[in-house]
Amino acid sequence: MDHNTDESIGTTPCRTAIDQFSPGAAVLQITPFGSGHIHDTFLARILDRGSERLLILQKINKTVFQEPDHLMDNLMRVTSFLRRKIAEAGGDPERETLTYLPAQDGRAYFLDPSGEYWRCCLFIGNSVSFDKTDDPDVFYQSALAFGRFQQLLSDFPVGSLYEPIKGFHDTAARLKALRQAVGEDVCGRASSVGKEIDFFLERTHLAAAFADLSPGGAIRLRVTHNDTKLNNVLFDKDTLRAVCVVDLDTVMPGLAMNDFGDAVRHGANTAEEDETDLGRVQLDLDLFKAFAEGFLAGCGGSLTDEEVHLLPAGAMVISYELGMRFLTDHLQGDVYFKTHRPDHNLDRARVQIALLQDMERKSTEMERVIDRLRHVHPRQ
Ligand code: ADP
Ligand code: GN1
Ligand code: MG
Repeated sequence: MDHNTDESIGTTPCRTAIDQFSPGAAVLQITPFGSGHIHDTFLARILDRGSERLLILQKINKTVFQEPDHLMDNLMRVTSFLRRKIAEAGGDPERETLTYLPAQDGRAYFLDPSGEYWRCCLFIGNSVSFDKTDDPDVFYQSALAFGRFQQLLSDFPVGSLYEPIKGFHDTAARLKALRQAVGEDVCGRASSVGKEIDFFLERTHLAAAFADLSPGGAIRLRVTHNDTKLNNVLFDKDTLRAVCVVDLDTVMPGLAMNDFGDAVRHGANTAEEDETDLGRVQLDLDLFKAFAEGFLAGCGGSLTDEEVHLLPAGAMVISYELGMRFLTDHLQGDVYFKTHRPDHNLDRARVQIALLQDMERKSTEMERVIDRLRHVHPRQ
């Protein structure tokens, strides 16, 4: 599939797109950037009225985001809301949230002649993102940023957001999709992954874990990020403090436990998300604790007792859910996540399985950590 390869795109369409967002500027260089699994991301160095600027240009993955105008509507409203909050708090809105540039027709995206959607935002300078860290302080910083993100959006009108991907964290629907992919078996791969399929079918209680909670009193429907991977936070290169939460495509009504769980299943895993030596996959309890401390502090005491209590379950549910998503994509022929080698999605699914098994062994310890951390305040 076109969207599935890094090399499938030359720079000519990028140059056409850049001209929309920065008319008349000279493009000095365009290079692929970052290691996200969804969009084609580029760093563009341009010369605009005598000064050099850096921009992030993205070709939107329209297989994943089928209504780019709704997606961009969400993003523009969320970022302008955040900009106001950040300014009120004395921060720097151009550094602490994303600033999207309008295209020549005033829209937040450019639809090119071949039907591709592009968007462009300011590059946040002197920043770095990490695909992995074993430093609890760095992980703590990311947690603080994701918790604060949720807190800053706590009075955003939650019902006004589009759902850019329907049922994104509907774990029961993800289970159903896996079952369907097994049944259809379009690539003839199901018989070779019977063990992995069974693993998920034996744990259907996890698909139901949050499904029956009716958001209201103890569990709130919040504006959440929903894709809280470590590399979706930018850090200041000098201080290693988190400066900005990026990748806002999945910001929509959601549960605090999912934001917590997604970050933990990614960042507190001792191995890479696509590790092939499964012996290396474990939940690191020190990293878990660091994230929990940062997240609770970032949320500023706004989580209810019930939500706090369910945070460890969030980690397990999201590992289960993402494992099924990777396995489903493997069965469907790798049509969703970018892959860089054969069986890449299968390797990723196996990592989530190994991680979830370790979480099952460590669930009491996770609960104990959370219990001790209730009512923490930000570190100075
Ligand atoms: P994907 O959805 O494919 O993960 P992202 O929006 O997360 O795409 O972008 C990919 C990577 O590019 C991010 O992980 C981050 O490292 C980097 N990035 C994105 N936006 C910016 C920005 N405005 N400034 C600096 N780096 C950025
Ligand atoms: C994708 O876009 P990126 O790479 O930050 C995915 C997440 C997965 C993650 C797994 C929109 O995140 O849901 O958890 O890959 N994003 C989308 O690495 O599906
Ligand atoms: Mg990303």
